[in-house]
Amino acid sequence: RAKQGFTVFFTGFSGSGKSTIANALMVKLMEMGGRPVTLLDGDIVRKNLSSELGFSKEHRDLNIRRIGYVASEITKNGGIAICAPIAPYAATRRAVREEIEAFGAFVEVHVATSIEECERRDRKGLYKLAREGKIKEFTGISDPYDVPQNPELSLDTESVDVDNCAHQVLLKLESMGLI
Ligand code: GGZ
Repeated sequence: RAKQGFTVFFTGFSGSGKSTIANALMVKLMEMGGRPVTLLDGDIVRKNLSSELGFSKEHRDLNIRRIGYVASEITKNGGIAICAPIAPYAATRRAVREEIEAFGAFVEVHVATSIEECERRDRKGLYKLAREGKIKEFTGISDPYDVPQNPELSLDTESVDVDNCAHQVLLKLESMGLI
């Protein structure tokens, strides 16, 4: 019997490494063959699916609900969806989990890079702009982030490299009987 579909849902700060790990995971899952893999990355979604949205709580929630809906359709059809938004609100993550668990598995992965480390790296210069008040409502600086309480997996990117993080996700998927 064909294995059920599932969604891997990364959550964490801007610059935490979500996209990089999600991409590495996608490559590994594609190499395994079998089911189609769809990556719903934060910036890609914001460009193509949520281009009219900003970063208020309402807009972030709407963005996450849209991602959740697309992921639920992919999961329903037996595919693999990988999502990588910040998704700062626990209640919204829970709603998406419930929507997806009606069709398959939901694997929440907290990319637990600390805000201090994300700001220290500041790969895109956004934290500097947030500190200067040039970007308002910036997650972790001037906007909230609910730390996941019961994620399926929590990744420590400060001591583990990208490839190893993606491998840890694969091991989790294996232990859950998903791959
Ligand atoms: C957080 C912001 C903001 C604010 C622009 N707060 O590093 P990035 O640039 O590429 O990732 C961040 C991205 C966050 O979009 P998401 O769709 O993942 O967020 S949410 O899940 O909350 O809907 C960052 C950029 O957009 N960005 N302004 N104010 N991140």
